[in-house]
Amino acid sequence: MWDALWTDIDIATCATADGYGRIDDGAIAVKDGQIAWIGPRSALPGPEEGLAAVRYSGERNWVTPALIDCHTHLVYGGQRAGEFEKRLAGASYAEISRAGGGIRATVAATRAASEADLLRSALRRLAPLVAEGVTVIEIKSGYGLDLDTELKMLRVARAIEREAPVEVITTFLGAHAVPPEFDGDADDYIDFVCDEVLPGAVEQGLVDQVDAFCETIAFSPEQVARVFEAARLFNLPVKLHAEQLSDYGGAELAAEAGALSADHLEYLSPVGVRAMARAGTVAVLLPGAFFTLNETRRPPVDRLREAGVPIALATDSNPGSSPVTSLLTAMNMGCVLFGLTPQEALAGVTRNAARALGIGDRRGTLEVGKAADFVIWDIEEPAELAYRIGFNPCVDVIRAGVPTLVA
Ligand code: DI6
Ligand code: FE
Repeated sequence: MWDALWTDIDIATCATADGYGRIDDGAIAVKDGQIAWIGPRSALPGPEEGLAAVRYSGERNWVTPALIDCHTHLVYGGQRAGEFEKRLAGASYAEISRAGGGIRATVAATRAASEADLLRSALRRLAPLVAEGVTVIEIKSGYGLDLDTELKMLRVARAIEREAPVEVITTFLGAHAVPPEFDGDADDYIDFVCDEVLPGAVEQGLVDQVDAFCETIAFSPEQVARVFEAARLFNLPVKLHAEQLSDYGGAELAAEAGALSADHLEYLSPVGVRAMARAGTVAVLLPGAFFTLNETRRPPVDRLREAGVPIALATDSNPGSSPVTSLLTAMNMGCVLFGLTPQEALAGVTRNAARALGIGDRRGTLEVGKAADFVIWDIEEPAELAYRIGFNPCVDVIRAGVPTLVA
């Protein structure tokens, strides 16, 4: 006997590499928080009355896997609307960063903020994502850049998992920018990150994976390699902000380190694409940052496709380059700005987002044995998810087999 059974649904399982993995007039059975059975309703093994303790009708709506936002900087203090105004008046993101604004401005605000305030503001930004069916979110540190504040950010990220209906994957991003107290000493700062901050955060159980910002305004490939080596000593998976503003060889470095993902990738070279394909490194595209910074150079989507590199999409939610808190909007931007198909956009926030977080074995597709996290959408076809802007057709989110919005 199953715990629950859903019928009267069309399903996009996202379980196939191409296509939605469509099941028309399907059924999903749940047992102990996992999918116990999925298929066409007509193939259910017996009369429906006797199959499950509770039966739900999806009322002819669509079901997809719950969404996964695999790249965010959701926890931070303050906001940067003033920089938005400066960019509108002609300043570039890199210029603002070199003049001491940018990430450093948020570092000052995050150091000054209380843990309770950081939690409160992050939960407010999380709410619209949860309402869109996000049940897993990755959250990075990187606005502390000292031991206390990096730990504070990561504790807040962990607290979010207790306060909201999401699984949180934490990412240590100590190598995000050089803090003012290490001005001109990026190498010393990297020593500090590797010898003190990362070990301190790991000791407190706050780190699931490690990231860095590989860019001319941030850290060189050599410096990133040292961070990756420190991560390896703790057996932590790595990922990288790479090729966002220039071709710096970051994606190759990440692929050679066996990174789960390389993220941004507007300036990714053909060599980088091949390295990622060989390593199975996921390309995480972040169209919210491309849009916000009014960039013109698009990531090489055709090459990634041809090489078979899995493509994920995320909000990159952060106060500077991507003040975005809608994954559905990121899907729309992925299609309109980067040329993804709506089917690729959906795979990018489910199946491939799970891979980018190393949790593809238990999440991201609707298959027997995986988490019973799925969304019920009031849509006529799955492409609608990427098509609208500013409209949320989610009618219910099922988490571990339990409806969370409509009981
Ligand atoms: N790339 C990004 O898009 C964010 N961090 C990064 O390395 C932006 C961070 C910020 O501007 O606050
Ligand atoms: Fe980012």
